[in-house]
Amino acid sequence: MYTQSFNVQDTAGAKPVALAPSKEDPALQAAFDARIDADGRIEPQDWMPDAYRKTLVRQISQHAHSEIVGMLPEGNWISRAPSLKRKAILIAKVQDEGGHGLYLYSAAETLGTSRDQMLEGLHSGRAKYSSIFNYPTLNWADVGVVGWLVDGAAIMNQVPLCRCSYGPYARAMVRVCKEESFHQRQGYEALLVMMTGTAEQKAMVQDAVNRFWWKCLAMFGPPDADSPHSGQAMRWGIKRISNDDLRQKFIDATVPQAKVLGVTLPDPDLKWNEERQHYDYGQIDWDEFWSTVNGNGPCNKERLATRVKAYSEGEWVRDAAMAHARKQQERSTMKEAA
Ligand code: FAQ
Repeated sequence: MYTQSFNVQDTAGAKPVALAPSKEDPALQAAFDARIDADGRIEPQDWMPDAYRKTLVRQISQHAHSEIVGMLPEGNWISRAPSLKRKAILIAKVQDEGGHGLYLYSAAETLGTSRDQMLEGLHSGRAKYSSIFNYPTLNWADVGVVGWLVDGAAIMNQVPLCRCSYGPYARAMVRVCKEESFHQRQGYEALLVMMTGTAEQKAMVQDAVNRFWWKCLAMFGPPDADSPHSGQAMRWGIKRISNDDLRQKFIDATVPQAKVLGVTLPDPDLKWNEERQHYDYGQIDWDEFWSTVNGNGPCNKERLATRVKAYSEGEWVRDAAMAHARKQQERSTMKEAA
């Protein structure tokens, strides 16, 4: 449903952005620029400018943290899922998100940043993760809406990343997108079932949509004009489609789904524009977005505290795994020597 992003041209006008002036070796820089201009892939062993490496580490670590913090709002509902089937689906989904975090931390490690460094950034509150996970999941309909809208927005954003110029990130995204597709569908299906239920169940779905809609639109990041990283990231082929264009594509894809579901999207300005061939939409509250990104959303403190607690309580597991690996290594060294 969202793979249409694969066919979208890179945002017009992105290439003319000048490459950042480089203080690096001119021959290496020229070879890198030529590969980027030819839409080639950069691999870990290849030379790359420091700023390209830093941009990737920043984005991939933000993305990895989003996956593992994103386990928390839904994880809260595993013990309260309404049936065995829904519980099994939710456990699988939350586990997948943990797996996505692992692929992404591994992709960032190929750039020379260790997982410990990244987790230290998260736990100290310096590193960012997606704004959307700082809002509460108040009832079962929220779990369906997270699947439908949050995973839907994530897929829209991540499908173009499968064509990212950095090989390990692009390859990780292929598998992530396949799994996110299942996540989106299970959420939408759970809501379709609720919408055939009682008036109370239908009202729960509408209430969840009302609370999540605008926050999901903000997930795509600030408007292009206020996005400090977009120009350079697109010039390097890291981002392929701009924040605003992805947001628009998400809205255009979601409005018909809302109609089938029978819910109203909470935006009086949402109207089809025949001339633009897109839906017009209202104003996103960017002050609220930045306040949440900067640590003052409804659940920021709770999310961070839960992650830090999980990390410290898992120390014995990491120690045991390391001790086991050491023993295995010693045994194989002894075997080789014998
Ligand atoms: N939340 O110049 P830009 C998921 C920050 S995964 C928080 O536009 P950029 C799966 C941005 O980091 C969801 N911060 O930046 C799931 C930058 O700050 P910095 C996550 C945000 O990087 C589903 C500053 O604003 N997906 O949902 C946000 O070019 C269900 C300026 O912004 C990804 O991370 C935000 N929403 O574009 C899991 C995808 N937006 O670093 C569980 C990969 C912007 O200067 C359950 N990431 N910021 O301090 C990206 O595509 C990009 O990083 C963007 C931002 C598009 C998010």
